Amino acid sequence: MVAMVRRTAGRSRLVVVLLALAALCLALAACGGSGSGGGGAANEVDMGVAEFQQSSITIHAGQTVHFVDPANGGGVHIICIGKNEQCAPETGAPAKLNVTTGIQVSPGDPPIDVTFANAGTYTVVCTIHPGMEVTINVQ
Ligand SMILES: [Cu+2]
Repeated sequence: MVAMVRRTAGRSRLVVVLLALAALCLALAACGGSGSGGGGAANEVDMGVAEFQQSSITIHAGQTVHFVDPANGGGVHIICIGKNEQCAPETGAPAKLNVTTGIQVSPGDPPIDVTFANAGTYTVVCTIHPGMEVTINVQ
């Protein structure tokens, strides 16, 4: 009899644990949209420790690209229009990134929103990390 009560208590504790796990899974699914692997929206560029998660994206003129440096998995970057880790302003590129010193961003900072008004192909680089660049095709 005592053993039976004990087993029942153990089972209900197991149920509580399972329910807690289920709730945790739901919570993670709800807020875990942008995990590693760059599963962002079409007009989003995600940053890792030393790279952009996308090598290129295609948008339409007038659309805004969100450059996201996530609190988890991001890094400190200085981004701008350029090539070979150097800022190199280009005609038609958005003024916000068309700078000579770049914009510094740290993990968890608000996204840098950049509107590309003019069609063209632009390269956004990081001046800290060699090879960290993403091509923005604006149609
Ligand atoms: Cu960088």
